[in-house]
Amino acid sequence: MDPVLFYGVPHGCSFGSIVALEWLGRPYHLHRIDMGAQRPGGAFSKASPLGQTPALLMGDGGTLSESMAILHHIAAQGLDKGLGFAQGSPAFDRLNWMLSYLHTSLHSSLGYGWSTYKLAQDDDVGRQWLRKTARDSAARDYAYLQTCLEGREWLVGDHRTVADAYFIGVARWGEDLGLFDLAREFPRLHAHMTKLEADPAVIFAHAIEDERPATSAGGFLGHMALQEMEEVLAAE
Ligand SMILES: N[C@@H](CCC(=O)N[C@@H](CS)C(=O)NCC(=O)O)C(=O)O
Repeated sequence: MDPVLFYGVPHGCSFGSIVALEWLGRPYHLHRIDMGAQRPGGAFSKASPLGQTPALLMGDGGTLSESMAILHHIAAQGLDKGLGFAQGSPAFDRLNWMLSYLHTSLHSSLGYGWSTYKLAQDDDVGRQWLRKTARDSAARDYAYLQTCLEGREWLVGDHRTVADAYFIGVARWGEDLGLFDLAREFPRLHAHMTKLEADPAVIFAHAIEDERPATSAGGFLGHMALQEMEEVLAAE
């Protein structure tokens, strides 16, 4: 069976894994998880014991959760396409460093903003505190990332990598949450986002999230139901 990526809506950080799969160009399926609803069991709970997205069900029935692990897995298959670099090389270290920063800093900072949706409706104090913490913390991260982009076309190396894929899925949150005007506050960072937004894989990932007709570069084989995954794996 070809791999299945469980992606989350709305606004999932799994967006980056969809973009990376498109750039890889190998056959894959998707399965949509509504993060506002109860999680399904079956292959999803096997792939994602914590109920989070992204999660990957691999062709042999093996599973992988965590964006960092999934993106490195995709990058390792796409070395010829420049999605990643050979482990042990300085370029790999830079990729790993950038992915780690994006995950442990930017994702975490903006995560405070998403946590407001878990509060009681009348918890205005909590909401204000979380939004201020998200803004203060993410402002530092956006500023730092902007310096990382100084004199560079891409976050790592001289071509797009899985770091750019993950970046575009998470960097958008500042505006999704209504916390930033990125074009005004971080113009160089915003220019990088604008360049990525024009990429066919990013356009595809938006269309998938929004349930609009989506044009794949070729790898996407469609959405696969949970039952079908079990049946295919059992028959193999
Ligand atoms: N450490 C995980 C975190 C993934 C994560 O935060 N996923 C969010 C969506 S962006 C999610 O599934 N949230 C729902 C939940 O935690 O129940 C990773 O990097 O893959």
